[in-house]
Amino acid sequence: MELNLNRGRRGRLALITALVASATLALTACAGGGDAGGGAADGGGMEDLSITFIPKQLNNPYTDVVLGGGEDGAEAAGFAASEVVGPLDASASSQVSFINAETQAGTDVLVIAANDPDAVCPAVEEARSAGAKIVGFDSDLNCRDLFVSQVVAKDVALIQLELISEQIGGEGEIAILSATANATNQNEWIAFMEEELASNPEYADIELVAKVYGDDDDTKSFQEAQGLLQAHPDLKGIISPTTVGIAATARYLSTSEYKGEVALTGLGLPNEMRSFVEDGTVTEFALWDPAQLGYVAAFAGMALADGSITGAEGDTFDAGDLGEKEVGPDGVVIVGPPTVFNADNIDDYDF
Ligand code: RAM
Repeated sequence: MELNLNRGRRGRLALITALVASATLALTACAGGGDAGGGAADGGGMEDLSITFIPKQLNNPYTDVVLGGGEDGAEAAGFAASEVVGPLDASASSQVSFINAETQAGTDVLVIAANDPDAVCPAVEEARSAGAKIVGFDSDLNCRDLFVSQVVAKDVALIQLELISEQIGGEGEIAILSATANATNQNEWIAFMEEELASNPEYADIELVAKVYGDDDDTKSFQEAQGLLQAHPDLKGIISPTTVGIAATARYLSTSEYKGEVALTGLGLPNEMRSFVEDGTVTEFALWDPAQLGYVAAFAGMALADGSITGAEGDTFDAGDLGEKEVGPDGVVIVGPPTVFNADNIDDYDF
């Protein structure tokens, strides 16, 4: 389905900037222990529930798309107030002050993409003690009521291996250029890739020679890509399971001697990757619809906050235009399958 994401990118960035500023103000205003909230967490009624989204980082185009869906979902699910706050860098310690401020403000639902599965938990537990429901999305944490996962984690790993294997003819050295070293989502996908490389005879001739981390920072990712090619002259391909990493690596390859020689695949936004598919730097990569992830997370938050689910396996809830969703094993809700993008279909997507 297509979610309504017609708000311009400039408008979204302005909104996010305003929200960062208002989060700073809220922090100041609540320093004395005041309570600015009005929902169930602070004794209010169901009609005035509030939801806060804390992504891994704000200055990431992927985040913008996820949160566009999140805000649409929050409105459709009936939240009276929805807010987006978060750090500019993808670090867990930077997320903590935002979690604390939102706890002080009395948010009823905290939707968070964790930069570390444990480091955010002391702050998240305080939010829970104050009455907030905790929804993990995109990148999981060990202290949530449920986790909304974009795709079955193992499938995310398998699709990227299939793509790289195809692109390098089933043999040779490959490397992974990931996000941050502590990112729960990338680490889970990488662990499945390593397991599959070691056990699937189809991949017996593929050797993973390096794992590097661009920290979901464009400049660092670009430099890591450059470093990989220098350190591994026989490299046949790179998997970058992060939209920031794959775009930066593609930019490096596109003007280097390795363009068309060293394969690149992973997880990318069609709008960021289009020119690299058109110029032959990249043939195929994958992703899901990021807006759907935010949308479902908002509905999951409402179902937890209004008491219709607890996050237990088998719980079901209404996810608006996306129909009914079910909580699976380990409290994980799956949004949908991945899509593979190439020259034939990339123009059909606008995110
Ligand atoms: C980056 C982030 C995000 C991840 C996508 C694929 O934008 O690391 O967490 O889900 O890539």
